Parts: sequence; structure tokens; C-alpha cells
Amino acid sequence: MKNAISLTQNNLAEIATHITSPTYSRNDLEIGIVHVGVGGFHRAHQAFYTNKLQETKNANEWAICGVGLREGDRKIYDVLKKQDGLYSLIIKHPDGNIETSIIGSIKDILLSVDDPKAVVQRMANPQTKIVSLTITEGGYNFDASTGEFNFNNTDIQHELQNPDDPKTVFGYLTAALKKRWDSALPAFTIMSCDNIEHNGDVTQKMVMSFAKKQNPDLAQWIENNVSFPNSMVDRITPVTTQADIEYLEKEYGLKDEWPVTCEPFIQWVIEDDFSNGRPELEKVGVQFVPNVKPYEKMKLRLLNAGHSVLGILGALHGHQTINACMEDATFVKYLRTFMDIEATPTLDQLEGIDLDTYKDSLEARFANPNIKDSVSRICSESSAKLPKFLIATLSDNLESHNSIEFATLVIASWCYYSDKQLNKDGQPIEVIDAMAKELHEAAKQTSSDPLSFIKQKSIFGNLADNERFANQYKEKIAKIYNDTDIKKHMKEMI
Ligand code: CS2
Repeated sequence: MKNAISLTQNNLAEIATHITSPTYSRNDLEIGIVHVGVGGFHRAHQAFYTNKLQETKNANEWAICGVGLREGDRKIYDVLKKQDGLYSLIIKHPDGNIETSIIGSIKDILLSVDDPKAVVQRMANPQTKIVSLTITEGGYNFDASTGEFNFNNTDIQHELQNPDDPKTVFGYLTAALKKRWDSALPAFTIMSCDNIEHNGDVTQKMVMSFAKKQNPDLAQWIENNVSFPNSMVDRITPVTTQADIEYLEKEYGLKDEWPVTCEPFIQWVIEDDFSNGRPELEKVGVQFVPNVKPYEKMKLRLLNAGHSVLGILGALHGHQTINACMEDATFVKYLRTFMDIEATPTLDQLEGIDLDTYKDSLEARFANPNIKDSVSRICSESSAKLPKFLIATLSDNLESHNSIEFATLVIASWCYYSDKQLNKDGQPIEVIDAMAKELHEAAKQTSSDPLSFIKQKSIFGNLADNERFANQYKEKIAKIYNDTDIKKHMKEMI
């Protein structure tokens, strides 16, 4: 085989002869969006839609500058820098069909730890109209038990004293907005694309809490000028594997060091509330609605919670992927029963959306055999995800005296998983979680205090004080600690 060709702007004309590639002139693009958190999801979703819009040849002012705020972003920064922001998107259909295209909407990339000033300048640049975020559920710096901004964070304390030396997303946003205000430039929109119910409202609350403490006058200007649209984002994007990189080399002779793979399904519903203009994304299938909240809730409580149900129970059982769970009839039935009797009663009816059809489509998406989404990706950062995906549903069901059994078994399994870090066959489970240590410590106490795990207030709030939940939880804990055959317990319930 002749040497593979590297994915760069210079090689793009040649690559375009055999892979779908941008037909618009990337040189003519101006950066209108600064995006913080250029992971796989952003590249499969917002950058994909933006590229599609740029293909209409009428959206030159909306190129993206990716920003990494953590040292851990160095690898993606290095790759995208080397590849001039280009990457391949590999869409894997359930029937085995694969569509590959080169995405060109990311024009530049910055790493704040190397050049913090450049990040502030880019956000403050007159061309920048939107700063969008995928900083993960844990990135919003709020205390899950109080819902308030966490001022104890040492980086936040540093930024409050040193507004010119930002560290977190909050410091960068306020530093850039201050510059815009000083230069009489319009504010940018802050658009969260994370899986949090009311993501725009939460972002606004966090930014405002921080800004009020840092500079009350600036906070007032932000309040009057910045909009924070809520949005629901959706596309399953598994972790890229070495096999994906090799596929491109073998199939196309292309050397792409960090392609992204995803499912064919994609959805983005946003509130049409932008302070400084927006791309005409409705032309490429994005839905703009006055109130996105019912959509967010439906997606988080069915898709994301459904993922967590399969992921945690699947990890204990020893399934490696979400599609392997969906090949197991017990898991399929358990998931559907959870969705029907615990998640659905907490949802609002949405005009034009039939919830049964939506749930059927989720089952089909989870079952896509080519996505091979690992349960370890789903279980990662459960301490940040579960309060939003599952615990909120459980609390609602406690209030309405509805079933809580299915969610409770998942939480008890999560305790066992955090305690033993083994599946039912004694194989190790790697816990990837910013709170892994705390989770382990709390779970370890279960033998002396069966409620120790759910007494972690930053995750569960005051739920351990709820008698009905505490009793159910104790019962499930006893079952799992007695017999780790999780499928047996699931079968008893369906
Ligand atoms: C997943 C999500 O992180 C998770 O646990 O549920 O990443 C999910 O795949 C996306 O939200 C799909 O849109």
C-alpha cells in the first residue's frame, strides 16, 4: 500500500477526489463562534451542522475556533493544529453502511494553558458572536445539593482576585465580556450544549453568580446584554478507537489522527434567543422553538437515563457495550419498563411527538451494532451525570408516590460498583470519575451503614432522609451484596 496521505488543508484537494470534503472555501471563513470543549460530541454535532450550513456557501461568518481549557485537551489541540482543524466524521449505520466525510468548520484551535491571552482576545474579537460550550455536566461548578455556584473552588477564588488571569470558563467569559464592554462591542451569546436540564438557565445562573462577585457593574451589563438560550442536543458519539483510525487508512489511504465516529441520528432543538445574531441553522435541520424545556427533559430522562441504566447494570453483569446490553432480552425489557413506568410519568406531552415512537427509536439507536458505545464511556463521570439523568426522576417519583424501584436498583448497583470495582465475575471495572475516591470511600462503609453511599449530599441531596427511598435502597443493597448476579434481580422485577 502506498503511504497514506495526511489530513491537512494542503492535501484537501487531493483527498476531495475520493472522500466527501468541504466544497466551500475555508480561506474565506471568519470565526464567529468560539467553542469551549472540542471533544468528539462537538465535532459530531455542532461542527457537523455548521459544516453543512457552510456548504450552502452563505455562512462564511460562522467558522468555529475550538478552545481547550485543560491540560488534558493538549492531545486534541496538537492533532487539530497539525490537521488545520480538519477531521473525518465516520457515520455508522445499523445496516453496516458507513458514510465518511471531512468536516471543515473548525478553522482554528487554542489551548488556554499555553496562551490564555489569545483565548480572551478571540472571545473579545468583534467577529465573535457566540461562545458555545460542551464542558460536560461537571463543568458548571455547581453544588448539586444546593444548585448554587461553588465558590470554594481554588481556581474560582484566584479568578475573583485576578480577573486578568482567568483559569476556568467563568473567568474567561467575564474577562472577554469585560473587554467587549470596554470597547463598546456587542456582547456574545453564551450557548450551552451540555446534557443538563435548562442548560441555558443553569449557565446564566452560574455566570451571573460569578460575575456579581467579581465585578457587580460588569454583572449588570451581562444581565442586560448576554442571552443564554436553552438547548437539547443529541447524537450518540462513542469514543474513537484505533480501529477507526486504521479503517480510514485502509479504506481511503487517509491519515487522520483523531477522527470521530457517530450514529446517523442527529437532533438539535434551541430557543431562538441570541444577543448578537446566529447562523441560519434551520436551513440544515436544527429546530428553533420558543421553549426547549420539554424536549430537554424528554431526552435527558429517556435517552441519557436509559444509557445510565444499561451502562451501570451492564457493567456489573459484564457487558462491554450498549449494543451488547440490547442483545440481552432482560436488559431490553428492564430498560423499557423503566422508561414506561418511571421516566414517562415525569414528562410533559409534546405536540407532534409520540413518546412510544420516541422510546422505540431509542431502543433501535442503542441497538445499533456498529456503534459499539462502551459501557465505560456511559459510566464515566456518573457522579456528575446521575443527578441530572436519573436522580431528578427518582425525586419526582417520590413526590408523586410513583414507582422508584427500577432507578433504585441502578443506584444500589452503582454503590456496589464503586465499592468493589468488580463485575459479577470478579473482573475489574475501571471507575472513571472525578469523584472516584469519594465514591469508593462512601460505598466502602455500606457494610456498617447501608445508607452510607446515598448520604453523599453533593450527589443525592437529602434523599437518604426519605424513608420510602431509604427502605427500597436498603432492600436492593441487601440483594446485590448477597448475590451479585444482577440479571437475576432484574428478572424478578420485569
Ligand atoms: C451519554 C451521552 O454521556 C452519556 O452518558 O448518555 O453522551 C449520550 O450519548 C448523548 O447525550 C447522546 O446525545
